[in-house]
Amino acid sequence: MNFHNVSFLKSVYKIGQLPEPIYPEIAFAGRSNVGKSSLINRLVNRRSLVKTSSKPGKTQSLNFFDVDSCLYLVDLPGYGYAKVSMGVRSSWEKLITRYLEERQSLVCVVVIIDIRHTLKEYDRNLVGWLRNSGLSFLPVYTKSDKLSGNKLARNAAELDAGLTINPADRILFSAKTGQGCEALQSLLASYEK
Ligand SMILES: Nc1nc2c(ncn2[C@@H]2O[C@H](COP(=O)(O)OP(=O)(O)OP(=O)(O)O)[C@@H](O)[C@H]2O)c(=O)[nH]1
Ligand SMILES: [Mg+2]
Repeated sequence: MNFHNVSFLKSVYKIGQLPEPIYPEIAFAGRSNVGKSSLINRLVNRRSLVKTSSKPGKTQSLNFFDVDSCLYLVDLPGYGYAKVSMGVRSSWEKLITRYLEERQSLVCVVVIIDIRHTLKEYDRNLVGWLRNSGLSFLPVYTKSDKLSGNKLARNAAELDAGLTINPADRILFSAKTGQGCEALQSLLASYEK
């Protein structure tokens, strides 16, 4: 698997629309606007396979991508986006929750956090829930290009402490420079059947 042959499969708005679970799936979760879709584009080396936006709330469905007919990548809508109506928000949240709880082929959740931000309740809840569920998860601190030197190291250490993880168990990433991309690719490739 080399992430060269990637195609969009489908957008899912309701649990009944999920594709047949024929490959292991990796889901990408995180707060709105954190850079989930940009990370996937960088990971598969395609500038605009996934639509991104400077405005939060761009991704509004579960979007499935086929990687080398070996794995599915699943781009999730961001959580904590205040500007959509409560009704829309709660229907996304229900969809994401059911997907995370019930999907048998889900093998890993990449939890994406903006390196400039402190941990938010949503991040803690998600990681807490993932730990309890026994599902494997991988924290990725993204937008690393936006900080430098001491500030970068300090923020990363604070996030590590907040999540109680070792630096070896997360990845520093930048969709802009490609930092961390190869490390992420090789970790995800290990989930191939
Ligand atoms: N400098 C820099 N900008 C980034 C990086 N990743 C994402 N961005 C920018 O952050 C904004 C949001 O990126 P998206 O990838 O659309 O974020 P998202 O998490 O998919 O957002 P939603 O779908 O709304 O939840 C865009 O303006 C991106 O260009 C990064 O690593 N470095
Ligand atoms: Mg998105």
